[in-house]
Amino acid sequence: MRQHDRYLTCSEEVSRGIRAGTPVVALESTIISHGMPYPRNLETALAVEEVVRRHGAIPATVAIAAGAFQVGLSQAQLQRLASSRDVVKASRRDLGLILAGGRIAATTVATTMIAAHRAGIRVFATGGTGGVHRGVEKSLDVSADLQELSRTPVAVVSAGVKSILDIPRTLEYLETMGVPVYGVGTDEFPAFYTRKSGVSVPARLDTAADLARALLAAWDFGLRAGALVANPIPDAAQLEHGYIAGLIDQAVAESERRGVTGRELTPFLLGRIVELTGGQSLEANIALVKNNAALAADIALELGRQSASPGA
Ligand code: PSU
Ligand code: MN
Repeated sequence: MRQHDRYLTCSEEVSRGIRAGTPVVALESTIISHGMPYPRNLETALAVEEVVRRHGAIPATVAIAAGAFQVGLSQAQLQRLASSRDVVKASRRDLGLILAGGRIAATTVATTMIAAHRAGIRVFATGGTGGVHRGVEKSLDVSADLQELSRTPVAVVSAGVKSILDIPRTLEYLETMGVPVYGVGTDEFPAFYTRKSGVSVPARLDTAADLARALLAAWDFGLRAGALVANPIPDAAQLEHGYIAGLIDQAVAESERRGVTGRELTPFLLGRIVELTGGQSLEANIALVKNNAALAADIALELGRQSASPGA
């Protein structure tokens, strides 16, 4: 694992963990800066790190500051990401500009994967990834997260994708790009706030050990893709399907009316959904991120075990 280079700095805790061979789980920061309101975003970021630690792995939240990826953030850095309005959302295409300057930037799923891979981290937990937007035939809006999943060998644990996106087309795109999608204990691709989407998962795996085996075999063979591990929201935290679907439709219609596009679109929709649900969606979001962090830690431990004893 690489702990430092000109463009990447690991925190003391992450460096120590890597040296000791402790499994590490990467966490993204756009969910903090653009995905949840302050101060719940900060509380959640800290709580999610705790979940990873409790499950025996080291959390490595990723952002960019002072011209380098920071892998493992201090409380002060998390506070800054959570509360400043001038944090930019950095996707792959933004990296040159941000690494050349000194600005603080939050990493998306795509750029967190890039940093994790460079640091030698194989598992990453988040809430939801980007995908193919509804109305793609007009906008051509496909999140760079999907391309990244096809080219960077990191497993991303998410609760599926929200229906702010076109779920069947997101899965078609992933198939085209050769990205494995594993439903965890489910035959149906989860839709973030709900366990069901009406769309089948291409493959179902029920345990962290099985997931680790499939991941390692693909990487050992030489495939460069990551994987989307789709872990349904815990039953007790689910929102009622009809209720959330109606509010998402409303948020999407508003974004169209206002002409919101490009990198602003996803944060706009996430923010509107929190407002329209009076914060109910936020509680569901927090529950599913913690659930994903726990599974990601279990997978990281299994990857460590199985790499130590090939064929296990
Ligand atoms: N979906 C969510 N919560 C999020 C995001 C997506 O439910 O916080 C964030 C992630 O950082 C993801 C990014 O990588 O939005 C995707 O943005 P875009 O659609 O602009 O690619
Ligand atoms: Mn987009």
